Amino acid sequence: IKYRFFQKASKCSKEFQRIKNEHADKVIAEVTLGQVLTGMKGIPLLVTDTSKLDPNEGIRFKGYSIPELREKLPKISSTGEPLPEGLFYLMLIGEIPTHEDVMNLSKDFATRAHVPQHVFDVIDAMPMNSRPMTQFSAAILAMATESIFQKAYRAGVNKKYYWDSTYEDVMNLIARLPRVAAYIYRRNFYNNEQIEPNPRLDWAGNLAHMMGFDSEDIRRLFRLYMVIHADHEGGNVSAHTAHLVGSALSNPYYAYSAAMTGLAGPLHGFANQDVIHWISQMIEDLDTDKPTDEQVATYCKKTLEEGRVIPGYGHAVLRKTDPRFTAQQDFAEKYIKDDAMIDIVNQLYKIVPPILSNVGKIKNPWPNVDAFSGSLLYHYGIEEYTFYTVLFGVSRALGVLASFVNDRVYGMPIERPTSHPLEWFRDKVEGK
Ligand code: FAM
Repeated sequence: IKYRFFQKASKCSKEFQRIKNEHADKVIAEVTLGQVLTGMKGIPLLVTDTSKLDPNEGIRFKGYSIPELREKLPKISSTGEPLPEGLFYLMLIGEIPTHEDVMNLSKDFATRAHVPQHVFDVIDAMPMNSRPMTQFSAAILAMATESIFQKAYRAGVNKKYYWDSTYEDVMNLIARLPRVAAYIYRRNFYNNEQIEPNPRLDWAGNLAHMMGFDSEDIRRLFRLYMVIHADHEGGNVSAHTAHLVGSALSNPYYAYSAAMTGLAGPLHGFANQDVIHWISQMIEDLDTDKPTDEQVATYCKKTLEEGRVIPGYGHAVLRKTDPRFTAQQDFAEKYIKDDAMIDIVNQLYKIVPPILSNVGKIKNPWPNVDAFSGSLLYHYGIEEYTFYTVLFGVSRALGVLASFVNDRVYGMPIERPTSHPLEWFRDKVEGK
């Protein structure tokens, strides 16, 4: 796989240099003050090849939609879900892998999955009331001792080979994340009774196994979960953070640890926990897990009146229902019967968008990935929703770190946008 990546990378690197040399002074977009003051949305600032987000259609990974991935990527069984290793291969190499490619990648990850003891010691040193995401980010940072890029850089490696040691770090880090995540889960919720990895299992199946869940049903959910959360183009907070930190030639462990502190934000990856917390609160307040539509609508309006967001709804780019929501809804229809929480999630899908549309200022009233994800985990017995964002973080590494290697191939320079005091912007638009 590394050789195939090298072949692809050489071509990409030449194309990057050609375009940069021939067209560097060409204007490609106009920027309004509104874009600068509302989160730089819509400004084409980042080169990210792994995926592209269309506001109406949703995410495409190297041109493939989620339904197409679920059909084309290799699976363990024909009725199952695609293996996330296959999506990583597609994002890294740019081709749909064969079943053998995916099995080889799965084995490669299994051989790289050893986590040094000091990483577990760092997790064990964290207070039990520290959030799983705090423990996860700290553990990733603690693994920076293993960085091959950092050692190569200190040894004076030629910059045209930065991608090579970065590739090794990225493969090792992705391979190690399930073990770290499962360790945190078992420490926080099962008295630190740890479960050894099963190297015969695939990457996602092994994560479920080490967390203490061995049914084929759960492994199938974890494969879908790890695929649909793997990337969401380059400008979301977690992907953008890793890219920015990497531009200073920080190693992948530093960059991904920083990315996880962004993913932990309530407006980003933390929302998947908030959704279950909010629904559980609703069930408790209404004293029923079968609320009427009227009760749900009233509860939503109360949330908004209290100046809080309805978690799992809205998006900075999407303007339609998130296809990652639809894929989970399809999964639930296929495999899950009679689940009160999932019934409420489907009820919210009917009730929330008209309410959010009526607010007026909300650009996207439709559900995003987080509106469904927690209810599926909860159904299969993973009820500790304060852990959910860690699972999001394990998956997001596939896309973010594939892009990270590409950045080194392109020789991306350190990022340094210009900043100005507010008066400068005011004078610019008021013609002073
Ligand atoms: N509930 C209540 N208010 C909402 C809302 C929601 N679901 N979504 C947007 N708004 C508000 C938003 O807070 C803003 O209000 P102010 O002007 O008072 O600040 C206004 O509507 C305009 O926001 P927008 O332009 O429509 O959305 P943004 O691009 O500013 O924000 C989100 C996008 C995702 C941060 C926002 O929709 C939100 O807070 N959603 C709830 C939290 C959530 O589900 N986040 C997960 C996003 C997911 F894709 C992910 O990253 N995992």
